[in-house]
Amino acid sequence: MRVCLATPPLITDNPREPLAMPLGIAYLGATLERGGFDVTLIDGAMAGPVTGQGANRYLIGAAPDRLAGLIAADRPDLVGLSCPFTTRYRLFSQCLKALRERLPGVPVVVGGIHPTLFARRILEQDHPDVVVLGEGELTLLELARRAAENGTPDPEGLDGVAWLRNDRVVVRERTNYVEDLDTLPEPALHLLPVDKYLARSGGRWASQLRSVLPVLTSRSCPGRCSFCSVHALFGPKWRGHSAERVLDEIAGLVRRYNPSLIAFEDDRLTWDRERLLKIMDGITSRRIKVRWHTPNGVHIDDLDEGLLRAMRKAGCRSLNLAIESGDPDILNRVIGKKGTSDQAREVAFACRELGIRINGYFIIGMPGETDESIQRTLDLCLELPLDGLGIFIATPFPGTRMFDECVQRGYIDPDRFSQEFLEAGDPELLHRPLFDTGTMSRQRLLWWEREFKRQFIKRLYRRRPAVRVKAVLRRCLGLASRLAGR
Ligand code: B12
Ligand code: SF4
Repeated sequence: MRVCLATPPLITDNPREPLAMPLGIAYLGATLERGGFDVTLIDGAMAGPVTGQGANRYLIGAAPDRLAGLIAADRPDLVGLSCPFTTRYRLFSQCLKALRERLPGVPVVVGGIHPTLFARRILEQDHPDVVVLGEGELTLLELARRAAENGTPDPEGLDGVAWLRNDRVVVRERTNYVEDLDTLPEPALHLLPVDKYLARSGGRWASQLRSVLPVLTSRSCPGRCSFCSVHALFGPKWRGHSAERVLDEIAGLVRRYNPSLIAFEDDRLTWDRERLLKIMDGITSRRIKVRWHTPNGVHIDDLDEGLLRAMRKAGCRSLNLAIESGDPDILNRVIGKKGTSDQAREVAFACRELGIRINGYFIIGMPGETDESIQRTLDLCLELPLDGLGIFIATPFPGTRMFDECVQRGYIDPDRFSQEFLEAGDPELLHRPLFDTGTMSRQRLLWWEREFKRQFIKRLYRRRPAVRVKAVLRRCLGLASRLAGR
């Protein structure tokens, strides 16, 4: 039986948006392949050109109708459509509609964070056969087996599914997660055009020239930050692959594809110190020639000098530190994250000593944020020996504590906010503050964002004049090549 798994394309404001491999469908595909199914993976973002959509917007990949055509051309017996971000919902929905027209009799199962959060609405509006809630490997495998036996992916009796029974929505919340992650096969990267990703993957805190492949060594996180939605996907408990399995996976990727960088995409890579040390020591002792980085922020609270030293030795050249806020009340109470500014200082200076490049991630605009609390964050940011700055304006995504709090306080209308702002995936909106709080206006927040960038650059140039020279040279080279191209 043939199963085609696909993800929708995306809209961005960057025509050269780096593309990362879609690990979700790659894990699902590997599990189905091991179960004996014939699997095709189509990443909508990689399956078409970049098309201008006017006003600084670009569609990256195959438009929904074209994507549905590509899926139909594969002649699947079952389709699995992923919606891995709320911001891709609109394109996902259009693709599902086009699929129904092209493949009227073929069952469609959907999954990913957005269908998990909005199963009821998606069943009523978009009419998939089944919504799989959260971690999907074993559930999809069982649905595919049932479809192979009876022609339909009957979800009755399964955990983590939602469907329409006699026009009424039935939801069975997920209670079971894969306890031993090593029982899952490695993601089926071989079913994706790896070369194309290697050519287009740089840029997320890596040089544009880097070829990057992702590795996910663990799922979920014991933390409960108010802006985070990973628990809806992977449950309350952190689970990690064994160090041996991670080392085999990395060694295999290096041998087969020779990427210049591995990106650990974990939610909380550093939670189990002993396991991480084993991975680091293994990379060194097995002489795996690899450099790696952590595009998601690492938790300051988990790091110490011994661990950082082992990380450096094992190929870590840059870390993104999730510092979030210099205000203890915002950090510990509002966001709900452990840690202190002193710990951020210790870790940042230790990284500097060890020669690890560090980017600081900060978030501003949490409910209750004031000029004073943001000033404390800026002071901390300028004090640390950072090489790069990631300044983010807080966005309440559905399924997070922050979202519920913003609704309760009357800052946002839940339906309007999700449907008009987030589901459209408009890049303009995503980078803007979307609501006023009682203590901070949107305009003031934008001013602060600019102030962070301005002061950070000023400070960086003063501390490291070479960075300024390089920036000027890069600008001149860019201008020269543009002129030469005329
Ligand atoms: C890597 C990553 C990215 C990469 C994307 C890489 C890619 N090609 O997918 C980049 C940097 C581009 C990115 C961007 C953003 N991201 Co991001 N990202 C992640 C991260 C860290 C890992 C994703 C991943 O690979 N997961 C591992 C795989 C195995 O999980 P999965 O895809 O969810 O798939 C599983 C299940 O969902 C399910 N499933 C999925 N699809 C299907 C389909 C079927 C048929 C079935 C049955 C099951 C199923 O089964 C899979 C296996 O268990 C997640 C956090 C996380 N833990 O997932 C955040 C996360 C997905 N991102 C998030 C956010 C907010 C964003 C941004 C909106 C940030 C911003 N403000 O700009 C943008 C949106 C991008 C866009 N415009 O589309 C949120 C999502 C919230 C939401 N409601 O959308 C998450 C959950 C982070 C968080 N802490 O809350 N992101
Ligand atoms: S530490 Fe990271 S993964 Fe864990 S809850 Fe906070 S934001 Fe989410």
